[in-house]
Amino acid sequence: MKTVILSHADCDGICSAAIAKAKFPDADVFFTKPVSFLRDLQDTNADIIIIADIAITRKDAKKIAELLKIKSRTSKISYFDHHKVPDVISEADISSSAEYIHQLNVSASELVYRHYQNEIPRERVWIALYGAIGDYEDDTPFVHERIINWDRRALYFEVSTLILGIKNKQFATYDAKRDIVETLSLGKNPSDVPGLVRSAKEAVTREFKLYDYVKQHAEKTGKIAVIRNLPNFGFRGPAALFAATVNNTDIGMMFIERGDHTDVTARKRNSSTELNIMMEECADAVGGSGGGHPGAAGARIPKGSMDKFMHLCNKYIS
Ligand SMILES: [Mn+2]
Repeated sequence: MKTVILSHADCDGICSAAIAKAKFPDADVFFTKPVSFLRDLQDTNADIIIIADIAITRKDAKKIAELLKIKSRTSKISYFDHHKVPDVISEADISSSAEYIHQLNVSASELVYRHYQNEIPRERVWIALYGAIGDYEDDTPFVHERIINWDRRALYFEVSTLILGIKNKQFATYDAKRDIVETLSLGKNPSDVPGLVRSAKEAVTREFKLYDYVKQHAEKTGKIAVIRNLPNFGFRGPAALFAATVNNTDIGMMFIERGDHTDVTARKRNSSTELNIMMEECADAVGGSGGGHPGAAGARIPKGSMDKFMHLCNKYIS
């Protein structure tokens, strides 16, 4: 049975793929992302297709639902996801063609593990915990119940190795990430991947330097802290968070101008604001698009719309 795993290339996606590969060791692993998911799914032909941690964009939602219907005639499809379903389709549009395991506020890794846990070694739960921590989705009953079985300090070392290690160029390629998936699926740990611990150390050093930079350059716009055009693109999330930390605001954002648009990354320290909804609505209002998770979100807005966008975000939170 030809099996293909399509997953996201971040920590949660890598862990989701590794758990699925523990169940299907011969599966081929491919990485994709929301903007290219429709095309990548079109190109995927297999008896079993496992999709994990890929959000459905509003723009492609109807086409994806349609494509899943066609694919389901020749493939058994399992789709694990924890992103909001866009309002132009319903859960049933997906679950009528695929085994759709969808839940908000838990990691995709947790969903994949819970689904296959009786068919894979018990220790693979470590990978689910890494994925959950990687996506800031570790405050769930499942994670609380399972983490007490293990030395959590060792798990934190491993998950930090993975999250930070893949921030460097050396592990940025899909091939390098496939190797990590393979290693984890076999029951080894991130620190067993040659070079990953060193790579994590380099990344964490840069992260502390980044903090110094943000401390000097972040500013407040209304109730939101902002850092613009960082010299290094690699740490958008931490940069947005540090901007909030040094300005003592609840929400921080990072802006990068690129050609005709500006990319925005948002993080929060402590706020009930659902950043994904704020980004979606405010970006939409200036002719862009946005989304993500309640605690970690992003947007792409047209060049020159930043002031209006910031104004709308400030209005949204107050
Ligand atoms: Mn995820």
